[in-house]
Amino acid sequence: MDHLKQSCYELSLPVTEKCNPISRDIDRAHSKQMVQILKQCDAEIFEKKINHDPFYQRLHSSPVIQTMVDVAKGVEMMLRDPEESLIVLSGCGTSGRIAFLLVKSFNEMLNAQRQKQICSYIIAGGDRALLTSQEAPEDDPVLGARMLDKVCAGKKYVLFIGISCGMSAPFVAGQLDFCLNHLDVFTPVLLGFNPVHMARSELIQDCSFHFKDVAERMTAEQRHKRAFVLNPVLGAEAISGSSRMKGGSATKIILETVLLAGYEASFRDKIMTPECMSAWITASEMVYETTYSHSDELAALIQKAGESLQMKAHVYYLGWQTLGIIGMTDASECIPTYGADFGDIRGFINNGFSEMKNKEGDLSSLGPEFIIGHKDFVDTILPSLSQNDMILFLFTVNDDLHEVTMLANQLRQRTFNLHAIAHDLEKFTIPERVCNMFETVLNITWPFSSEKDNSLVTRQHWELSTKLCLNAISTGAHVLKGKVYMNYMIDLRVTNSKLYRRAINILQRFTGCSKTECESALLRAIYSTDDLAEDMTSADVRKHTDVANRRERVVPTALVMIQCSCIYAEAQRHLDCYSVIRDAVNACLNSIKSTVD
Ligand code: S6P
Repeated sequence: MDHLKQSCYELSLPVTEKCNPISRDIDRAHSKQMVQILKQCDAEIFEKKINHDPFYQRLHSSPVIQTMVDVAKGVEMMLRDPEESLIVLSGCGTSGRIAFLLVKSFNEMLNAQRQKQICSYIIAGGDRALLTSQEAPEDDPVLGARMLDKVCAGKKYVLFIGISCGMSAPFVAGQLDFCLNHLDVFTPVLLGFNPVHMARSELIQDCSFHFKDVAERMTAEQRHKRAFVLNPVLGAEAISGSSRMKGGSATKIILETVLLAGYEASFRDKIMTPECMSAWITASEMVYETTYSHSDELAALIQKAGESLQMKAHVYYLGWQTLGIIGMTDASECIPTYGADFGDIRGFINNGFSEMKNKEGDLSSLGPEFIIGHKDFVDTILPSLSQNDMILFLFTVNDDLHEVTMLANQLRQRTFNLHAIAHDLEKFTIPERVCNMFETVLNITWPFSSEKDNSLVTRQHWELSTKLCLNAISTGAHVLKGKVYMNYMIDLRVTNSKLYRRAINILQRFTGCSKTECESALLRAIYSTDDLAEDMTSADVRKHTDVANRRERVVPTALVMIQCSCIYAEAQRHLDCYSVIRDAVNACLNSIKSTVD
């Protein structure tokens, strides 16, 4: 595919789906190089300008900061009238999981101050989506609106924050539309990371509007301060489209800032200024810098996790408190992102569901994916643990270090493949004897401040730092396993309409063929056939993704079929020759190149 065609094609994609030039060769990088690549990609979150797109609003841009001030004022108003008001954070996949984490922490802070807990979360697919991949409900705008309506029953004022990094999820579009139709009660906020003109404009099934319509209506209402769009551009993700990375981190940074600012204004009479918003963002930037200054340890952890996955063994995160949630979130994202098995990377939290405090309570009866306590780990995983399995502890000096030591001692009787990410403070460091229990310790010592309420901010920083590390570890490990081609996750699971479109985009990107040709190959791969019957071609995307969910290697199969002009069975045979998907794709693309040469 010539460069001109390729760059035109790239231009047509929204920022969140683009290929990041920084990480183009991540698939050939070793772990130390990978850390540098990810560091550079994450740096874009905070950059004032990105060279090739100087016109987009950035996190530090004045209009973005001003919108944050406006939204924080909304938070303040809700807090001042707690009986009648509600703040709702909602999203799908990672966006919903971050919503859950923020709401949990914010409510706990309110509770500690004897205030009413007025924050609520919605995640598409319900609480089971906190731990497992539930991609299909993302496509349902009616479900989104219905869930919102239910949560807000009886409330007079609702500040609704709909998170969709790609500004694409129909579930969130349905909720925002619902709010726009009831502006007497709702003040809707859209958080995403594309300019409005790049919001998804593809029609939503059984729906009269698309995401872009809603985003434009929101922008129009923003002039009257009845709705707000918060959409700084962060640059493309390190793995194309993987919004769990920068998108998730920025969601956390932005929403924590507005929630805390609203809180301080309401209970401490602090005046909200753009400067204080900027200062909070700068503090997060320091977290980013401090975290990546431990690049050697981070690279060592990527290497270890990669080795475990290469040996078809497992990576287990054992986290305490909210770091446990960060671990489970990172682990659950590997399933849709890398087509991983739920057992490949798994997260556990001390005290299981009683620590999670999710709305639907203990979900452990739903199946093995929902077994999440450290005790469950000891009972169910430890007996069959192998030396090849990597265990990563996630804790801070504020956790029960006696408990940490006891568990580590227990595990060391079976394996020394034990590592840790541990946060402490200048005046309160983790004793050496604790650190010595682990083969690799990424120990970050943070400045200590005695200011009141600083403990929440400190914990938020530890969470962000841990998120950056785990995103790097799970991404790096899957790259080392050969799941990524260039910086595309080529073997993605095609489980909803966004991923269906992304699959076609990837095929177009690598074959240079038209959208129609690529879609036809994709459908042949999904339905495992060479002759698409009428009922297959006329079926809607929901049916396609439903079938695709039960198939393996859908996109690689379609790619081989196009590139080698071969039938389905031949493509499968080609892929069977390789145990690593990247090698299979490489061989297919190179064979065509050499025929042409
Ligand atoms: C992305 C992750 C997905 C997304 C979800 C929502 O890395 O695997 O689960 O979070 O699809 O995306 P968005 O763009 O609406 O926030």
